[in-house]
Amino acid sequence: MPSALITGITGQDGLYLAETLLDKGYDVHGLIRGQNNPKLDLVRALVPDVRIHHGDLTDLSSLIRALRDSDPQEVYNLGAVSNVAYSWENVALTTDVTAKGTLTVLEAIRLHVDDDLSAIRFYQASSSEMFGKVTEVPQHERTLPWPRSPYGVSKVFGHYMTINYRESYGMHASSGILFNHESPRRGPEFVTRKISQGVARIKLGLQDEIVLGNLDVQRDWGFAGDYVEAMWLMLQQPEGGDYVIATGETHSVRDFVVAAFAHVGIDDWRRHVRQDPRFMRPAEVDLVVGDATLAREVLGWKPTVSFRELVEMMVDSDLEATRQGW
Ligand code: NDP
Ligand code: GDR
Repeated sequence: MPSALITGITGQDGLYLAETLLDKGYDVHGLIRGQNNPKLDLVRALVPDVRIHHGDLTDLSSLIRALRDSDPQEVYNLGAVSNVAYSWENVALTTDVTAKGTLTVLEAIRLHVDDDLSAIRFYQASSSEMFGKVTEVPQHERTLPWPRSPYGVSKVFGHYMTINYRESYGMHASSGILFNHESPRRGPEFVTRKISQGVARIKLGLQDEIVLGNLDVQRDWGFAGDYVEAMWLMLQQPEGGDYVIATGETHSVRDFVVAAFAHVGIDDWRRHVRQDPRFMRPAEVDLVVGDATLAREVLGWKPTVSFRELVEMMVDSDLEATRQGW
């Protein structure tokens, strides 16, 4: 039975990836941080077969211990300070976890496997935020990065460290440049879930308005369940590589708002949406759209959920959760 270790198991992608790997017959291990992590119960409820290891991306010895105890053939580094707005307020923490944390995992693997670096295949969660102020449209694997946030800068560091370990040590290290992907498990601090939760509560008469920042920005939004399959496919290739994972379609935050309200039969969405500079960013990523041709040709990967289906899935899930009082 192949074995995999996932950092960031409590996050949206960690949970979907754990389910995907368990379905494929893997022995799945997850790294959990903190002495009393509130999401541990969620992991135990959703993926009870995952074996838990305690550790932190800023703590090298905890990572070496997790590697020793799980003895994985595949390591998926999904852990990060992943909220872009928060990264300006916590620059040093973001750098320690999202940038240096990636290097710490790579070093832990190097120390753990001694000189046989082919023993472990590594996946790094890179991001379309690396493209920031885009230098070309659409963005592909060789588009010049121009990050616009401490988070984006940290991801660029992790991305190039991953490439460097592949080139320096011949490590099977892959980097998935994933564009925004969402789901009913998305944290409510991200705009899509904030909208789907808000729309559900407005529909059920529990709230009047949603307060948002910039409605004009455009993102390439896909479904997280599709994207974790791409992570796994990358590690099944004969060699490590870098792949853009995206739908190739772009929509504005306003489009998401309109589609979410329309789905619950509210046409006059403007009555329920207020803009507040509090949610504007010091520097914005105005438009990202990915070209996933390489992933389609080499990995045989393509998205299965459309923008409208994604919006409806999230709103329906929040309507159900709100009705049940979850
Ligand atoms: P989440 O924010 O949902 O999950 C982040 C995970 O990182 C959580 O499990 C969190 O644990 C963990 N984490 C945070 N700090 C540490 C630390 N110091 N040590 C160990 N673990 C830590 O992110 P997603 O699931 O959405 O994303 C997964 C990865 O993919 C992230 O690296 C993200 O930056 C990247 N990414 C995401 C995209 C998206 O659209 N979702 C697109 C491109 C890249 P805890 O619960 O304890 O806080
Ligand atoms: P992003 O996602 O920054 O792209 O990072 P987020 O959903 O936070 O923002 C998307 C866009 O929406 C605008 N926006 C708002 N955003 C939030 N969070 N809250 C608001 O009220 C709001 N109003 C408007 C933002 O300005 C932004 O332009 C996500 C994360 O998952 C990263 O970890 C990942 O790498 C990238 O996606 C790809």
